[in-house]
Amino acid sequence: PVASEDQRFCLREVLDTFRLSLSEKKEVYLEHYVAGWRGLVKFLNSLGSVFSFISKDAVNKIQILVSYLNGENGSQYVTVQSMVKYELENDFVDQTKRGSHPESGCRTLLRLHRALRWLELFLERLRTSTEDSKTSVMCAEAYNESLAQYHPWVIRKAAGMAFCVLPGRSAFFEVMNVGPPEQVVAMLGEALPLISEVYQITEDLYTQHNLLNLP
Ligand code: 1PX
Repeated sequence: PVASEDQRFCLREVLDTFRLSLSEKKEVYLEHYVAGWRGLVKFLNSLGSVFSFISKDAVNKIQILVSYLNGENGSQYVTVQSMVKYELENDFVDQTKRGSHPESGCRTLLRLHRALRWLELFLERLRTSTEDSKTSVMCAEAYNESLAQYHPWVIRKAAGMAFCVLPGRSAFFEVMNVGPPEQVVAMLGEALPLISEVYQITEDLYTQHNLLNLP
């Protein structure tokens, strides 16, 4: 299986990128954060084209952040902390309504950050699920508790329809490419604290700078 390994989604890879995204000083490296999302998008794409309206939006946001990272001021974007500082100090963030900076790094990352909360809730449900649990229900519950509040009706509707065609729990676990269910559960137990920590650090930073409602 060595040859196919890098094309297939593997939860372990995603776990590693989120681990790498935490610096010793508990800052979040944007490069690895974005790589984590790339891995998740890969997973989503392997579930079929029904999900492409979701992965397209995620890819678009990933690309915006990557273009800052690779741009002439890339050194300001090494961590989420430095990005926030740089964009705020230079007035590059539309604070209350969309204006001349509709694609700031801060507002773009906020969308992914909100989706990370969905992921945390969904993975926790998966981890504690039983054989007869439905992925579609777990996914919808996690969504309704998090991202849904930021989405207009049409998006909520479309998302709800996509959830319905999610593969069942055992097929879903297989796509995760970790091994037997016990191993998936163990890996989720390892992944969740990391994802939670990355989420919480970003949440605290955004709270501190009053950035949680950026347009
Ligand atoms: C091991 C399991 C891993 C599962 C991985 C699945 C990865 C999912 C990646 C979802 C990324 C979603 C980003 C959404 C960002 C967002 O909220 N964008 C909206 C606002 O952006 P704007 O620029 O207009 O302010 C935008 O309107 C979004 C449109 C697309 C629809 C988003 C629906 C999100 C549903 C999330 C659940 C994904 C279901 C995956 C099932 C496994």
